[in-house]
Amino acid sequence: MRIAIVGATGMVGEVMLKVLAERNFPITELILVASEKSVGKQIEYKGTNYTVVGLQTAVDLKADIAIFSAGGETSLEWAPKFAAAGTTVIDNSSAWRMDPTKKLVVPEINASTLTKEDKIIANPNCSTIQMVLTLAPLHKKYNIKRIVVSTYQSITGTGVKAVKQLENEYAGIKDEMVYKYPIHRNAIPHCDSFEENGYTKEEMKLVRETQKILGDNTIAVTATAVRVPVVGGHSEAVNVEFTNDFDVNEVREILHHTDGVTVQDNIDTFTYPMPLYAEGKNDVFVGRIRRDESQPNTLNMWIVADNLRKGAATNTIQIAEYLIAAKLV
Ligand code: 11C
Repeated sequence: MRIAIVGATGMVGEVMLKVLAERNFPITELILVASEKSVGKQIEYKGTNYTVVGLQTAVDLKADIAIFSAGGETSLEWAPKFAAAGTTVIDNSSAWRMDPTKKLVVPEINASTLTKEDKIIANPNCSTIQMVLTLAPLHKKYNIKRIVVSTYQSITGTGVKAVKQLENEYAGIKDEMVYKYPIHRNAIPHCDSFEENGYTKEEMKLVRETQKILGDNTIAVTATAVRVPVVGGHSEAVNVEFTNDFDVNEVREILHHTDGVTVQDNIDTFTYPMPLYAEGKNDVFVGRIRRDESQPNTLNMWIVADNLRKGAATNTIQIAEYLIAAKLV
């Protein structure tokens, strides 16, 4: 496969190369692409140095698959150009996710809907992916009515400038801040910008993307997204109300058999997911599975994943792997 990585010099791009190498992704030609200021830079992949090229050069090289992680504006402008050149684009930004003509894919849930005609495929937001991967099998069995989710999101979701801000704060260095407030010793209830309804975009992604991926607009979702001084991954307290009642042990059993999900749930041994231990792993971790005793048919869970892996790089690469296995590219 001839693969282009657009945004190769960014934080997700870096993880992308790590995951491609770990999974021994079948690459015959690797094209590393970035904005003009990074063109000419050398990046190592599996012991070989690659020179970063610009976007138009990459379009002309007509790769089989281009994986985009370069922000919404770049995707809006360039994904159609790659697609017109015959390249299948898998896009990590929010640019195409809610476009009704584009599929929003978590491979374990809905990759089977993809066809050769899908030339721009959207990768969901990180906080959505880890939640829906866990909820999809439970929705099938018990039918979700309503989800209340609160997130505790890693600074890596904001990017390298946020990691720098935290490091500067640790070191007492006063420098440009990416957040409005200090993030060290803080929790900021503000991820992405605000919409007119008073929710942030990040919160509304959890609403809209969940409904689209699960293919059910009747699922009610309400979210509060919070940035915390954590690096390894995003955590989520998820309260979910079903139409049908469940047995908590059966829920654990279902999740235990769900691809990409690892159950870490034993209060006797203080076993539950934490971002410190999810970092660098491709799975979504779930624990603190318990009945909400305040109302019927309702469950509480704690869901953690490395947002740069299953929340971004790993999910896109799994989509690419599916395209190859299903002979769609
Ligand atoms: C965050 N979820 O943690 C964001 C990062 O829509 O792809 C990814 C933003 C997106 O801030």
